[in-house]
Amino acid sequence: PQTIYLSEYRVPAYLVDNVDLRFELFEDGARVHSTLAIRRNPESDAGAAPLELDGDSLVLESVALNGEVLADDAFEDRGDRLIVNSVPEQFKLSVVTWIEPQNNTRLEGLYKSSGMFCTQCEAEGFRCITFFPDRPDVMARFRTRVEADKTAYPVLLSNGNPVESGDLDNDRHFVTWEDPFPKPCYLFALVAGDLVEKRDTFTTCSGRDIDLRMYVEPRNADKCAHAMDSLKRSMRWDEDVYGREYDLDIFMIVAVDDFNMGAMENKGLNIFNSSCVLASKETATDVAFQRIEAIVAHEYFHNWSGNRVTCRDWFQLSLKEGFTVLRDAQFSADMGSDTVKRIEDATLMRTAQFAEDAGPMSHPVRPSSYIEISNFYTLTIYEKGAEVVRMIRTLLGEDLFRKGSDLYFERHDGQAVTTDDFVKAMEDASGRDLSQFRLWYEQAGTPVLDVADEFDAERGVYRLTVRQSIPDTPGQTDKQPQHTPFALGLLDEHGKALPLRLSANEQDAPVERVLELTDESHVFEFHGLAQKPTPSLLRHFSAPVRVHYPWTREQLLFLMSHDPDGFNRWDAGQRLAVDVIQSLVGEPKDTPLDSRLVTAYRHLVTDSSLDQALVAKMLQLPSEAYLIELAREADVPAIHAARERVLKHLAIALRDDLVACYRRNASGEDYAVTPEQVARRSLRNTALAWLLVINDEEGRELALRQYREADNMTDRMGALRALVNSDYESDREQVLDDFYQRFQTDPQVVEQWLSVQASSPVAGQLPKVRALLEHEAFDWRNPNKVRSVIGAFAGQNLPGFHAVDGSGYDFLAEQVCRLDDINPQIAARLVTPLTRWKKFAPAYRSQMKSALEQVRDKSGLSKDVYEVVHKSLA
Ligand code: HT7
Ligand code: ZN
Repeated sequence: PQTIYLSEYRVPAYLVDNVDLRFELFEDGARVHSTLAIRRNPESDAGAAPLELDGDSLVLESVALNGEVLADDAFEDRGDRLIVNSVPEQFKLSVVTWIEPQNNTRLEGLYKSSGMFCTQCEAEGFRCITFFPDRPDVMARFRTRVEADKTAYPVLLSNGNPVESGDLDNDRHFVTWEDPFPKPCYLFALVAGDLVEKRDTFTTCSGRDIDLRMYVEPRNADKCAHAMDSLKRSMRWDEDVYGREYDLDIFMIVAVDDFNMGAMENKGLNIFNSSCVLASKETATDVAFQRIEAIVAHEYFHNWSGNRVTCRDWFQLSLKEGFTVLRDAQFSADMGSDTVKRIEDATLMRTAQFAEDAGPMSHPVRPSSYIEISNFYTLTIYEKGAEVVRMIRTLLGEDLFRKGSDLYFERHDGQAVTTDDFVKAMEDASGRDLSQFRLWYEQAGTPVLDVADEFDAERGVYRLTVRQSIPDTPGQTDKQPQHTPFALGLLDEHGKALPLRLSANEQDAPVERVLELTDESHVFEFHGLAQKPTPSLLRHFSAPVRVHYPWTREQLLFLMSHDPDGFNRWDAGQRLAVDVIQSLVGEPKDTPLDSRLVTAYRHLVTDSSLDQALVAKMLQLPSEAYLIELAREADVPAIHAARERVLKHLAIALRDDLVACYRRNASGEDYAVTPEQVARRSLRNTALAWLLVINDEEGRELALRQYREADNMTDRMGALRALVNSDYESDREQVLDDFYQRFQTDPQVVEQWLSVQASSPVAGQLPKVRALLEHEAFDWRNPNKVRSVIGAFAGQNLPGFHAVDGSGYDFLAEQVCRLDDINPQIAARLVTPLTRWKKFAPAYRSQMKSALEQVRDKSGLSKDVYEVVHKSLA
């Protein structure tokens, strides 16, 4: 397969001003009539070059230029390309293609899901619909006529506004849509189905009424309210915080069951994976409710950061994704708790993005090459990209950042631009020089900050030395230090925040500062201190870096209970737990455990005056995935055993406190997804899980009762998960059966049922997981089901996946090969756990590598899987 390089970017030779589409939808296929108004690009030096259009899996029926059907020798159909040799400066090209949506299992382009037609065009799906210059810097106005059987497909949707509709012969009908905003073809969408419509309205800041519509299958009609409310909150928030008003008169959301990712921001017609939009208290957990709110917001925010201002090429993907993730994170923080949201984001970064950045697919936020762009919808592009924009905000301050975003939107409205244009707008609006900061976009790898300190008692000066280094990554060595905001505070022995005087005579010094690191090494001196303080470093996770500092357990215990910064209180607790668990890895079972950990956790479980949302987070022990990420050569069974020991030790020591915590947090009120209720349910479910880890009989009874009496999925799933992970085998089987009987007709709940089993080291033994693949509920063509079983097993059931005999690895290799023929995008994502083989202890490493080799040797490997596997074995 061919590698695409950023350095080879050229402006398009031809531009498309207007696209006129007509879709004839049938059961055995679809005919697509396309007429493109094309002209030479005055900015291109290609002159009268042949016209080249992208295509994929298309049957070409005819080509006409300015209405004249072209003879066979006037064009060349190369399958992935249609070449028209001689074209005038300006012309209309009409192409008719035949496609088979009903056989499209890749879910790119036009396909069928649960009987409805729908599209997914990002990144390069439009070329599976018709021949087109499928690149984001070609922006055109689309007019789309959809024709289909009236009974089977009463709802016909596309981007923009409906301008015409009517009946046709043979019980068919049509609707024509016009989108007034020029857009790249990756934002094109079409939906045809038998769907119910839920309507609402939103009045914008300038007084315009926007028609809000959700389209779902009839059985899901009662699961739309949360997404609709989330949408309205998002629209208001984007006006208030970024000054962005919605531009069309209609905004539509459609739910589809078969979808490769979470959702898609098509102009005016967002398409969602059902699991990311449908919710009722009986079927969705608190986490799902929060995720839906965030995704609805994310897709809506793309209307400005992505659609009105789009990417010049796919190397710039983080321009829209990084910025939009930051925007949705700010929104979620404003809707709930800033600290909790920051903890969640930092956890994801440290656990999964740092691992990606240290693995074989490591790439910069703005990559410089790729084979398959779908492989670059990564945590680095999304999450690290968001951290990079967040750092700009931290460096500029909120007001200048807003000036910068206003300038960016105003300057580039209607354009396809680069990450550099974004940074330039921030520079121009603020007057700050971000030239060194740009390295964050260019260099891959997670920077390490090595921090050392000393106290000069005579001068009352505390000296902090910070050294920055960035590890080598594939294709990149000898990296330059990056401009990094480093937030910190200092505490005295009572936990009081000390003024941070950078010179002896500084007045009114702040108690928190953002230091700016630009050199390989910095020394900062803090004056006027009576005693050596305790440092609170990298507050709020002010940069996506690893901090190494020789914390003592005393310091961590102190910070855990005294740091005025909630994020760092949580961070100290995590570091302490990591330290205790790591000290037990590979040690005999009777190695004593630091009793101070129990004291600290007892305080969390018993003191109800603490912020309960923060406590709920602090009670989550560092995950196995995070412990693996921190290890040099991970021995998963040993890590699992050490973590279980700590968990059991805490549960035994705190047994009565856990029961009291459980009872104290019983909910008496109607279910609502408020921060208080979410924290309460989380605490209750943690207490339950811990009690069942130690086979506590009262815990078992509480779990069974909670399972039976729950009026919401958070409680029911909390009890189910605790029982599934317990040694109470017959209870486990009974509740799993009951759960399936209750919810078997609801695909989103069945996904949870599959995943709770496959991700459990207890219930997810390999034969059981194989049996799930044979279950009537499983469907190879549905990505959610595949993720719920295979993804959950390999990504969450780490003892199962890393079984010493290598059976987990072989299992994954086998399923990836099978999936590669059905859906290469999903196959390429699923193979990820194997690509981390170098991270593991030798016995595991070699077996993982040979499983990867099995995948490499499959015949007819897709370029998606090819790229991931070959880069991992290089
Ligand atoms: N921008 C959307 C990306 C997306 C996607 C990419 C590749 C293949 C399938 C896909 N579905 C959606 C989603 C987003 O970031 O908002
Ligand atoms: Zn996005």
